[in-house]
Parts: sequence; C-alpha cells; structure tokens
Amino acid sequence: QALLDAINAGIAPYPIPDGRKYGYGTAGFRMKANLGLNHVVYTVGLLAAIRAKKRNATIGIMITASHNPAEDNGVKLVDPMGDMLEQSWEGYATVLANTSNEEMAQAYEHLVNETLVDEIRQLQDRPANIVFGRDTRTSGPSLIKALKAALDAVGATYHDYGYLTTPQLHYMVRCVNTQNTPYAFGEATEDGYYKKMANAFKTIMYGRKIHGSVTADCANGVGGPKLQELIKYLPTAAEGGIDIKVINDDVLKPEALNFDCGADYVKTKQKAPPSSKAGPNERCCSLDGDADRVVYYFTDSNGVFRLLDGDRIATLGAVFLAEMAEKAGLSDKLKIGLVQTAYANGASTEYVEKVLKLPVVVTPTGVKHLHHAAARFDIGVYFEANGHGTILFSDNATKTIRETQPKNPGQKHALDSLSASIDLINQTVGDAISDMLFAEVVLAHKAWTMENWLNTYIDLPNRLVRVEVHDRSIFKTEDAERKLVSPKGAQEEITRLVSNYTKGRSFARASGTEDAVRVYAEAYSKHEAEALAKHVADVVK
Ligand code: 16G
Ligand code: ZN
Repeated sequence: QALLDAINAGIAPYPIPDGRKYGYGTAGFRMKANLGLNHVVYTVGLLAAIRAKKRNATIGIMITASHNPAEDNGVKLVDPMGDMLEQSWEGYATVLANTSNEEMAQAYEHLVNETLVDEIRQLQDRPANIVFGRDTRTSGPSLIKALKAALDAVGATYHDYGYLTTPQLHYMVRCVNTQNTPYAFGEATEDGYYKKMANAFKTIMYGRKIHGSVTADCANGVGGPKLQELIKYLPTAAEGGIDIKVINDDVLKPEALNFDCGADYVKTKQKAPPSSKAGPNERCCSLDGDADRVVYYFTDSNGVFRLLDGDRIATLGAVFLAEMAEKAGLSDKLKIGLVQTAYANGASTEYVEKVLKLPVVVTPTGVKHLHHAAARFDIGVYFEANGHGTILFSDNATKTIRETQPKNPGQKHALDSLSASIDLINQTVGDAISDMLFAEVVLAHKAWTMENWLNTYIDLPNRLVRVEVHDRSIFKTEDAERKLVSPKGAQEEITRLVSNYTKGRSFARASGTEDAVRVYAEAYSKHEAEALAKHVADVVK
C-alpha cells in the first residue's frame, strides 16, 4: 500500500489535460510538450521499472522529439541491448499513459500482475535500474522531474546522463547491460563512447587520407556539442585525420532547433540550409535534432543541389564491406545483405541486386522493422531513405572477423578494417555522428569525390505527396506497404495506372506520425513521376 500511495502522490501534479489521448507510436510518444507530456513521462517511468524487473536488466529512457519543432517533446524506451522497446509492450505504454491520476496506482498494480506473472514474487523483489538522457529542448528539465518522481515512487535506481544524443543513450544502455560479459560493448560513459569511436577511426584510417573538409549541420540540436566533443578525440586533418566544420550548433537559442536546418529540412526541401557557406563540390551533411539521422549533399559544378540520402549511405557502406570481406577471404562465410523500405529509390535497389549482387529485403517503414530484418544477415546494412540507419554485425561475423588469421598484408589490412568497422558503427541504432565518420572513411578509402559517389547509379525521378483523407485508418497494406488491401479496389486502380509508365512504381500508405496518407511514385522521367503521383493521389482521396 505504501508503494501505491507513493505512486498516487508522485503523479498528483501531472493530471491528463481534458480530452487528451496518447499513443506510443513509431518512435515513442511525441507531441506539444505542454499538452500533458509530463503525465505521459511519469507513466513511462513506471513502465520502465516494470520492464527492468521483467528483463532483469537496465532499461533506457530518452526524452526527445527528434526533428520536430522546438515546442514539441517526446519520450521513448530502450530495451537492454540498446534496441527499441519490444513491440508487444507498446500497448502497455499506451494504456498506462491514458490512465487518469485517480486510477494510476491500480493500473500499475494490474500491469505488474499481468507482465510479471511468471514468478511474481522473485520478479517483484528484483531491483529496477534505469538510465536516461535528453536533448536540448527547454521542456526537458520539467519532464525529467516528472520521470524522477515516478522512479522514486517505485524505488527504482537510476542514472541521469543529462544531455545525450538518442544513439548515445542507446549505446549506454547496451554498455551497462553487457559489462563483464564476453559481449562487452564499451564503457558506459560519454568518454567511453568517444574513445571507442575515435580508436576505431584511427585504425581504419591507417594509410588513408580524407580529402577536403566536411561541413556538418547539427540542426542546432544536441548533436552539435556532442560532435564538438568527439572532434577533440579525433586526429586533425594535419595529423592525417579529419577536418569537420560544424555549423548550426547553437543550443542556447531554443527556437533555433530544427529551424531552417537539419536532416529533415534538407531531405524535404531538397536544398541546403540557408546558413551553409559551402562552395561547389564541397562535402556537406545534416544531422537531425537528436542526431540519429544523417544525409549528405553538395552543389555540383553547374550549381545544382545534389542529395545523397540514406539509400546512398547504405550502398556506400555495402560496397566497402563487400570489398573488405572479399579481400579478407570471407565472402563465403559472411552473408551480407541490405534492408530498405518501399521508399528506397528503385535505382538503388537495382544497383545493389544487379551490380553488387547482394540480396535486398524490404520491410515496412520504421527503424524497428528494418533493424530486425538486418539482424538476420551476418552483416546487415539498413537505412531508410530519410537517413535513419546503421549496420549490424552478427556474433558469428564478429567472431569470424576477429579470429581469422591473415595470410598476407592485404588480408590483414582488410580484416583490421572490418574489425574497426564493428566498433566505429553504432550497432544499437542509427547514429548520425557514427554514420558520418563511416561514410567519410569509405569515401577516403575509395578516393571518391561527391561526384563519384553520386555517379555510382542514377536515381529514378520520384515524387512524394501528402494526401489529407477523411479516415486514414481504412488504408491497410501488405507486402511491406507496397500494396493496398483496403479500401477495396484501390490497389487494382493503382496497378493499372503504374502500368502506363516506363519504370513506374507507386504505393500509398497511412502515415504513422501524421493524420494523412503518403503517396510515393517514381518513373523514368520527372514529368512521368509527377503525373503518376498525382493520379495515385486522386485514387486515395
Ligand atoms: C518515425 C520513424 C522513422 C520513419 C518515420 C515515418 C523511428 C525511430 N522513426 O519517425 O523511421 O521513417 O516515422 O513517418 O522509427 P511516417 O509514418 O509519417 O511516414
Ligand atoms: Zn531523430
């Protein structure tokens, strides 16, 4: 009873504003911070404690709203290996978030009984340990206060990391949970994170040189100060390292976050942030507000803006890893594959399958789907076109790479590069900073300019449109969102339209984050892609 009283007392300051409904979506809860998010965060604290007992491990909580405007915020849970909360628990999170203060203690008890049903006594007595971090939004501190109130109420122990990027928090969770095991991931400190990455970078860069500089736009988010910190650990250009020009790293002006800058701006507007001073052919990249997404771009000699999105980073990584695996003599032992969503440009899929001769798997949108599919390969490269992505190495791959004895210097070099890649890449989740360093390394290794990278294949012209509909829930898909099963007859109509276009491809799906349906179309020419998108949009309207 003391516990239940504590829960009730703790949540008292955080009622649900009238009529609010919350949902644990693709990337956790996300909304305007002043619409009762502290209530939601409190319930996430309760759920995290139960989850920690259930898994007998440390659970992570990240407070961020990624690329959303400055007044938004959000919260998501991170499972023990640094992956996203198991899907079957998303429903519990939603139920608890929508529970009124009066019923909270009861709901908590009910959830404990339901989820810790196995050996309820032992599980209840287990300690619950939680780690958490947040981005730079001004609503952060008050949300952390609500979170701590929940953790205190249920007697959980916790560590507050303060500011972290989302992928840094994922990294910490995995480090804490693998300490003193054969799978130790690293030291669970920021210093440990930077050292691991910098050491891997130095190994993989041995004998190679990065040409020119890279301008990194940090969306005025938490990635800015963290990237500045990492730079202190990296060799400078003069030392054979890297020249990173950090821009949009102002975290003191809250309203600047994600405003006219960042990965989402660049990807949606198809242009460089106005603040960028980069000249023609200079390498640029943009992170998002919590640094888990990155896209590259440059302005070519004719002044045309060129985007190298997640598809391009994926193919770049695959080219490199396949080549290293071959040089290491491990092509037959390591099954390398790519995971994309339906949004991946058709030309990238064709390039991977026909030129690189690697398998491609397509999954529904959302990092967790891609992540799970990638885990089925020895080396699984996954990226969404919007820049979310990473590369996973299976235990078998890690073991094979680390235990193979090289027979000549070439093979040793390849094995060392693969081994360093395992450490350079943040395998828990897409990490803009780590992905950027990896892309830089691969470009250096291949001595590729941005033009070279762009010319590996030619993107099919495409068009994405957002369609307002009366009720998006009637739009149901199959085949990794590529076909509509409902409303009836719509897919037949789309298939018929697509058949009229050379290299035509199109699909419609309900957004998981906005009240709208998205239509994607690609075809041989820009004109055709636009016409196809328009016609398909008319079908779903
Ligand atoms: C979320 C997803 C992102 C996906 C996007 C799709 C995570 C961490 N984030 O932001 O991967 O691309 O939703 O949005 O999974 P949509 O459903 O509105 O098209
Ligand atoms: Zn993000």
